[in-house]
Amino acid sequence: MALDTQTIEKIAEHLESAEREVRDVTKVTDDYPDMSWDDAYAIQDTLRARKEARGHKTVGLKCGLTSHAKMKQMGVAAPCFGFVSEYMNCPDGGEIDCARLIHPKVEAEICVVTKAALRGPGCHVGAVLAAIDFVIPGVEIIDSRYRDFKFDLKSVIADNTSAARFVLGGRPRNADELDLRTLGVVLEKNGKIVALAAGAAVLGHPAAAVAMLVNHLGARGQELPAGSLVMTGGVTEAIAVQAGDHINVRVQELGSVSLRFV
Ligand code: OOG
Ligand code: MG
Repeated sequence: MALDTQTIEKIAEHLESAEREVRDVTKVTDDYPDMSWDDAYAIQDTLRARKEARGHKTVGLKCGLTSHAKMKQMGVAAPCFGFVSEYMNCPDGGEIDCARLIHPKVEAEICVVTKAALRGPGCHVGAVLAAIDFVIPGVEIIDSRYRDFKFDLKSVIADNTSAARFVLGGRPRNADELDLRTLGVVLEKNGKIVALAAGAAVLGHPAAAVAMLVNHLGARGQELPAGSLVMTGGVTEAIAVQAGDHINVRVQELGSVSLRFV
């Protein structure tokens, strides 16, 4: 670690304030160019502890930058991991208040809920498939706290991978009824198709993103407990939205999820 505990606490507070006050900030690595990967996740962990202390329960984990479309859009070459909190969860068909967000974008995601604990290192697609309780379609609303959504990987990890809101819905299905690689995903904004992909866009198989998360947790001495929600990452590039926009995501075999920005 290059940063001391006090500095990590200070950066977490800085990023949390930016979120709460709905204002953008410059990326963390501009001020702390020497920060390490461990520092970045330590800032995220501190952010999580601060939210939990405020009563915001952590309800799931997320994988980010797992598709080439997303990596290319953000100019970042590797996936990252974050968490989602209870207050970020919005109902399917509901409204999302843009006044609480800086510059939201939406992503179509294939999500899973597990029924058995998973442990790394050595976790693989097979172990993940055996542990999936059900697959459920979701939309993630990301809202980087960084100016113009410009960041590097360490900065975005510190900022909890831009997590802001999420919606789950559609029709949950067992994983053994589906081929997650060939599931078609259609993202519509205001009735027009704006992005398309198949599940394989996410690391060749969405379960590979879960395995990568489990191995990341394993390297830090943690497991993914049974009953965990995992968002596997946007299958297409993220789409900017503003008040008045309606979003509908259709996932083959899994129904659709919709939301409106107000
Ligand atoms: C980082 C978060 C990426 C995903 O699904 O790829 C992410 C960002 O692009 O702001 O959540
Ligand atoms: Mg995402």
